[in-house]
Amino acid sequence: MSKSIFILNGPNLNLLGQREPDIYGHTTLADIEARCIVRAAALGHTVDFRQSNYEGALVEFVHDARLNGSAIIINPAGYTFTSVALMDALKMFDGPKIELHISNVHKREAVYHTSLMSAVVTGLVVGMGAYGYELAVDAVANFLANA
Ligand code: CA2
Repeated sequence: MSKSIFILNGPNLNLLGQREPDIYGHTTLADIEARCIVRAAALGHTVDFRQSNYEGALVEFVHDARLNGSAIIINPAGYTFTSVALMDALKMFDGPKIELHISNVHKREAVYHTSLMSAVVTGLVVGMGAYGYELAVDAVANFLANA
């Protein structure tokens, strides 16, 4: 069976579109999933789109991607700044991996400035809103095409 692009989402992102629209917009995570499926299909890829509020579940999603994923796009949300376990798991994934944030974390409070993930990923998409997910799909498809 061919591998999918894993798109992983961390805590609270299940509530996207319901709070703080000035920062995160009105798009829901289901909307984003639908857009990523369409974008990936146009590029010849399938998507495995997941969200969890639990650190260990996100670690296990990354382990699953080691077997079944061609690439990882991850918005680790609050775990970006705290989770050595998630950083370690990402280190163990050999394909392209993108850290994604909907908002521009660098123009926000200092607590959002130091990511543990950035040093272990291939690249970052930051501050491009929900559209960033489609940009990240394009980016990993390009990496995979040139692998
Ligand atoms: O901008 C992003 O995508 C973030 O990863 C979102 C995280 C935040 O901790 C990161 O620094 C940046 C927070 C996600 C909170 O989820 C929400 C869900 C619904 C409405 C507002 C926020």
